[in-house]
Amino acid sequence: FLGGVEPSPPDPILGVSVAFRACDDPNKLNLGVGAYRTEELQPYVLEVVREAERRMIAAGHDKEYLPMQGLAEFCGATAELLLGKGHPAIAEKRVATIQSLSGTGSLRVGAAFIAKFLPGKAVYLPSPTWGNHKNILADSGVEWREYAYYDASTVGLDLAGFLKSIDDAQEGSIFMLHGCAHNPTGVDPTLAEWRQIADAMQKKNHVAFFDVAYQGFASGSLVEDAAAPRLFAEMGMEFFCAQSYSKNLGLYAERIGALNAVLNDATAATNTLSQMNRIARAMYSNPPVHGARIAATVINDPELFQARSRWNDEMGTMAGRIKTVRRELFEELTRLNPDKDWSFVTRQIGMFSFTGLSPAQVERMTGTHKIFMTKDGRISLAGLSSAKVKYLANAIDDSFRN
Ligand code: PLP
Ligand code: TYF
Repeated sequence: FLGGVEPSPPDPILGVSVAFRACDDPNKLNLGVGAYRTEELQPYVLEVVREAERRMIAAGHDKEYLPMQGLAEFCGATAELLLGKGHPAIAEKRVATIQSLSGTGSLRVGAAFIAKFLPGKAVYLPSPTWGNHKNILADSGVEWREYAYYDASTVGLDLAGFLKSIDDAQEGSIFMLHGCAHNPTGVDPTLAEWRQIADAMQKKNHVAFFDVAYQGFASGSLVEDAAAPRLFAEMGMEFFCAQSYSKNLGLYAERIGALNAVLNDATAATNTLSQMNRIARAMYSNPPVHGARIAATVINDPELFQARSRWNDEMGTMAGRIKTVRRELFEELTRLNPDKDWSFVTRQIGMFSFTGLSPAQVERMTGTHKIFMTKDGRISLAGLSSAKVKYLANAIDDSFRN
């Protein structure tokens, strides 16, 4: 009875990993998916995660269901990581936080919430954005549109276009904002630019939906990278925020994240949380516990996070390794072709570099050089080692020339 089902096109990002695995060239390099690798190009489990797991085994937890909202210690900790310990919105119980299935699941619950309680509202996405945003909204029955974000001619932020999009949108629209380390461009507003964006949004009564998937990967500091949502909270603007622990705790497969609604009223927060729970109940009932215990253990422990911050040190090491290969790639590309301005490589932020390679040039990168990457020209520098920089730079230079 499913004879009429057409095959789905492969996912533009996850399809790259499938193609990579099928290739048997020893030089192959996977710069598709945004997943951190060590210099040896191996996956990395953070030492603070190992430590949390040792403590969890020693504690001998049971396997009972969590409530729909998730693990209480985690929900408290994740809101604090976002807004800062002792933030007034938390103290005044104006934050509704539900643990969900990493960033994607949290965005999905948020989208379902919008469809149910804000019907007819469109969500504006940056152009370009993480491709899955469109899937998530479309599958939730929420209309999406695009706002100006990236200026290819400067490989930077199109602030004027962004502000114009804010102004042109219908009053009270929802704007999806990448909290830091914009995927795929690696171009973030400065704090001064965030202020202009927030002011313009406030004038039009727009609501932000922050997607914070890379807290720690922009600056290397978990605190600095929360500057944008904290600014909105400080200005008394209400917003949604999806958080992911896939990248900053390396908990990709544990599916741990949260959806927050930061509101100006405690009763609205209580009611909103009850409705988020109701959405989760019908979608997956309650979330998995393991990743929540890890994240809560790390965030709530003074040695692992708060004071001496072993987590922040490890985060800084991961972000630092990416910065190092950025610089090495920039130097090698400049050596190969001094006539081209390669400074975008070091200006971009987070895990990715948006190279400007055309789809045909990307085809050459993969076909000739066995470097696997997405068709939009994005490369994940988290998957690059110093040892492979020369190989990559040669391939990029060759692909730009051909
Ligand atoms: N949002 C953005 C912009 C992302 O890049 C990602 C992952 O790459 C996510 C959300 C969600 O990832 P996850 O579901 O693993 O938390
Ligand atoms: O690299 C990216 O942009 C992401 C990575 O369930 C990813 O798409 C991979 C799997 C997943 C969520 C995100």
